[in-house]
Amino acid sequence: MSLQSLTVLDHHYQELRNDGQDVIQGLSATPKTLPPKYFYDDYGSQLFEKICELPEYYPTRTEASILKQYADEIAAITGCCELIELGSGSSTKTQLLLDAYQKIADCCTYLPIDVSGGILKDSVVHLQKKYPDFSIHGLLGTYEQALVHLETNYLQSRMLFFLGSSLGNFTPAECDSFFNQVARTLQPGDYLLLGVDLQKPKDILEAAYNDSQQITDAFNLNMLSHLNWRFHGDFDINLFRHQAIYNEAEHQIEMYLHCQKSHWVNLKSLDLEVFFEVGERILTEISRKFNLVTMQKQLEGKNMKTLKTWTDDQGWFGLILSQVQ
Ligand code: AVJ
Repeated sequence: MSLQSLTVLDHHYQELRNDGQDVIQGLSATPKTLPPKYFYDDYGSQLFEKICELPEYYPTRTEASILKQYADEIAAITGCCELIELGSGSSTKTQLLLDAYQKIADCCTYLPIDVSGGILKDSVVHLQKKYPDFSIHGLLGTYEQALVHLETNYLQSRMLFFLGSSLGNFTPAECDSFFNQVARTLQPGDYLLLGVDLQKPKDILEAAYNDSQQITDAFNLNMLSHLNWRFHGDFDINLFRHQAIYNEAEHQIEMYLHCQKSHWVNLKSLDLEVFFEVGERILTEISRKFNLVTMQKQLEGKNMKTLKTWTDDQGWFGLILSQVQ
């Protein structure tokens, strides 16, 4: 693969010099938290790919079925533009969109953005083969780094897409500043395509995050292994248990790592020693479940007008296409 097709947005990201201030902050807080981006080292991204195929984990296949049905319509509305994907992962679902754009344009640009270098490289290589006429360029970095980079490299009209309900990882305040940053990155006339997981009964949600094969357990625990290699830590993953519960008042899944025994953990390169009490838990992720109408209003407040929304028959998952005014 040519080096040209991948831009590393922060050369320290994959190195131990990542300053880890967010880890220090989260583990020093009460209750303890860790940012979900630390799920996604290369192994974590592989586990996430497995989650997407689990019988209980409906979001991926539901969103894919909507895209399958409406990708042509989306492409017809926006026409050819620079396609930018935040958190592209393996770009599997994206191919439904790329197929649709290939039909309407001779050559398109696709910029996948991810924090996991391994999966990003593999998918850029794979997609470049499958779509030889597309200009494909991976950006390795966080959402924030990518959006800042894109702000200063405006070339042509854009559609930014953020699928899989990854937006659900943001608290309402983080969501608000994310939309502000998106609004700065896009110009009037540009598009945002947002995939959001919708509110539904607790039993369906809790099953999706507590799968019977325990892949989600491994995914959650892997965050600690990731921190071990990145920050020279000594987390013992056997001393923690996965737990996911649906908080109905907040409309969000909360994923925790439950400490089974009081002990100290040392993260050498962060100069951090943390005590874990038996029964104490670390919040590793929130996954908010949305209401389509409320989300449209929120986007409108950011000067992004909804052009169209789509859902599946059960109304489990929603796609929103909006345009910057
Ligand atoms: C990638 C953040 C959308 O919240 O459903 C899957 C991550 N966590 N199973 C989600 C996840 C546990 C996923 N997102």
